[in-house]
Amino acid sequence: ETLSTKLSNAADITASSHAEPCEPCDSLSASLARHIRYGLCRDEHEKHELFNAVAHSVKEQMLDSWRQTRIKDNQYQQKQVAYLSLEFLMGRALGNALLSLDITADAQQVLSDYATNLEDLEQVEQDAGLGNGGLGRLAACFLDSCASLDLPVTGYGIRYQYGMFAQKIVDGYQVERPDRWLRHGNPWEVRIANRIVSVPFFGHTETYLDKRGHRHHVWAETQNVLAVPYDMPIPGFKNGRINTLRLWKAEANDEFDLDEFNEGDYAEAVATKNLAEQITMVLYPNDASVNGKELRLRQQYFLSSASLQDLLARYVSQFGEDFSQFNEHNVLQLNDTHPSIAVPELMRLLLDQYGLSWDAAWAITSQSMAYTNHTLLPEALERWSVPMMKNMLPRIVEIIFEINARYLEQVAHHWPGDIQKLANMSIIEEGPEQHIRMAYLAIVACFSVNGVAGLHTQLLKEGLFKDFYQLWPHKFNNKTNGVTPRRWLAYCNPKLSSLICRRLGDEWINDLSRLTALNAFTSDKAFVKEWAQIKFENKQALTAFVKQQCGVEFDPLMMFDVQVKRIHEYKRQLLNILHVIHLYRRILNGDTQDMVPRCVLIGGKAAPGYAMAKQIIKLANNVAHMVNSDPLVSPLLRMAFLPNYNVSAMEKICPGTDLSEQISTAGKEASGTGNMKFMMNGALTIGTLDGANIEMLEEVGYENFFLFGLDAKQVTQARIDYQPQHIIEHSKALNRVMSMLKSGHFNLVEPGIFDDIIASVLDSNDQWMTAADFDSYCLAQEQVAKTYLDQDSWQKISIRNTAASGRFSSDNTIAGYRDEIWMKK
Ligand code: T68
Repeated sequence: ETLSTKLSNAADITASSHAEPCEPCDSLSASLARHIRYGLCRDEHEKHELFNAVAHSVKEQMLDSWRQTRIKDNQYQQKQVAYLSLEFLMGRALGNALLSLDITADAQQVLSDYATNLEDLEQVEQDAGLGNGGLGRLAACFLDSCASLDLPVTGYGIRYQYGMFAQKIVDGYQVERPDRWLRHGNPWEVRIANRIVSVPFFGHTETYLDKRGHRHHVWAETQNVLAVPYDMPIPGFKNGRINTLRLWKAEANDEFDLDEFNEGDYAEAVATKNLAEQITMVLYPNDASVNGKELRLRQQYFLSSASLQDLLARYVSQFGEDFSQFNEHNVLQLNDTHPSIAVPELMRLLLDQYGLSWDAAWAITSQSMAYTNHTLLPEALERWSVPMMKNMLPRIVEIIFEINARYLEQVAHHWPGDIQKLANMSIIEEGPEQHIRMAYLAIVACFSVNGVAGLHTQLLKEGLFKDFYQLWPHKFNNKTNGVTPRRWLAYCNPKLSSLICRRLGDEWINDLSRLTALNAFTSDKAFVKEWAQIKFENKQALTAFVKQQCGVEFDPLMMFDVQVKRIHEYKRQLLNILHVIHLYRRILNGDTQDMVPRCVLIGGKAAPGYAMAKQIIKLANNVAHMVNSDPLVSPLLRMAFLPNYNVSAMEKICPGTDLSEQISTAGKEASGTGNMKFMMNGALTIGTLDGANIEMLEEVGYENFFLFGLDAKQVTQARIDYQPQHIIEHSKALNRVMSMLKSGHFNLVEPGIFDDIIASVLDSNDQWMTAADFDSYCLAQEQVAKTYLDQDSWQKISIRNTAASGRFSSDNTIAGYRDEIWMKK
């Protein structure tokens, strides 16, 4: 290999020349030999060093296609999509890359020469945990689907030095530890030094009139931070496309505080470098509430500005400064309001850097951006303090006020004389301190606003964004979430995947609707038997994992009942725990008729500042302890709390789950996506009429789903006169469960620690209506047990669930974004 081939293989995004033929790259085996010989620089190596060598070799297999993809996309034959997100919860990359490139067998073969096996090596890779939960994982599934559907989509995000914290459990309590995922380097990333941009902060604004009387705006005396792109390859499934995830790292500008350097204040000057680099230091770990910290806004602006500058530079290098074709060639999707400051930033760049008029700039901005909403919870809606923002981003605030003034004229026109409407719909919220309502800013500026499941979109239109829906009904649309079948079936469940391939061929991997053909096999005895056997083996593997992670002994002959997701009151892990207590009490009372032996697994992280969620974790651990330590109970009931739930854990959990818990208070879970992973892997669902559960139920039918609880309308109704005390008095089961909790049975040596939890169930203001759904939940659980006793019918229902999961492929979801938002004429 010559030096020049190497250089041309290096990721140079600016390459717009035609692809010249080059020699094929080394084989995987030769490449790995080279990396081990020349990359490690020593004779002994540790596991992670071998992993890095393998990952570098696999990346090398992608470089030519990556470059071809880039060259093709730079010709703008298709509209380019930028997916802006503060979170990309990628997990591990090795197994997924091998699957997409179709070289898994090859890699297994090559590794046998190094006395290791692929499966063990895969476990060495650190998860890229650059996200909190569903929102970040959705972005990751979308990238996989976009590449697999051959769409030119670039993900733009932040290269957090510390991702989602690692969770430990100490004495039953959550303890957070920093996630040092970059400790051994990241072999997948490529630093792109020639695409660095500079992002301004602070300073002040000035205006002046030019000779022709035109007003110009200058944002002066800013402190600039460098944004350095690190690219990660996103391989499409066996199609030769390699898309890019571009993650920005903040670095101090060399001119940063040059004066201090010159004045000899060397140490001071170096210290200010840290201030700049803080921006991309850590992911904020709140999944369902806002964090009003200034640093969070800095992250948002940093991502938005860097990504837009990158996009504009790329456009200008192809078309010059004629922006008349910009919308034909570009569209941006905003993953929630987190990057919605991109709206005024695009205005600023077009107005101040490229000299466009307001109308021209607004036409471009408002036709190029689309917004996805992920929650109805009011505590998660972003509002930024105007004084704080004025200090940090003075020019941006000016532009937002101008956008608001012009937009309110439209509102006034639509509702003449209605002052209250103006106040309600203003982007600026008045009060002792003014705030900017980021969701309103996004709706005003974007041509598309979508929810993430049918019910969620309907509730946006009827509730949260009702006024906007009246003003602009055409903007609103639904895109029900999905998950990638490559990672969440083909990769994570190789045994089931191989069975399906033997019967249906392998086209289902990128056309998941083909799984409906599995329905034909529910009466094929040999097939059903094999289906059951695979679930059993996956449960054995999960048993080993639970033993290793929690020290708790599960038994694969028992039913595996699983709830894994972020810990939040609305997701009602508490309801699940109360049911465990209910079963536990029944067993103690000898009331075990029709009871099915169960292992209950709960896992998930609590936001570090969310006290109630942390108490729920403690309760789960204490109940598990009591349940597991009674030898009379453990034949029928066992429970574990799994520490540090993450993407890699889910890859082991969903194939081995019998029953998936999706039990949020109706109207609160925007969609859910874990529910879909479980369904694909043949779990049955117990769930409420919430989020995408409703659509899952539609696909699989009532007979194959355990439905319970109030629906969203009933929840709203029941809230008006909610009396949990009354409900508890009338429910024998709940009464006993609450008494047991109150008696201190689960906290004998820690008095009082569950008082808040007990009070929350009894509170007539309980937002999550735990008591209201308890009896209905227990009844549905009895139905679950009854069904499980008849293994033949359980397995058939399991097959029907996988068969009906095709709609929830993110390929489907992305086809919707493509046809109805991105490429819509
Ligand atoms: C989730 N939201 C929804 N938010 O809760 C879930 N929030 O129903 C849905 O399926 C999923 O999005 C995908 O649409 C989140 O995960 C966050 O993680 C988050 C992060 C920061 C700030 C606010």
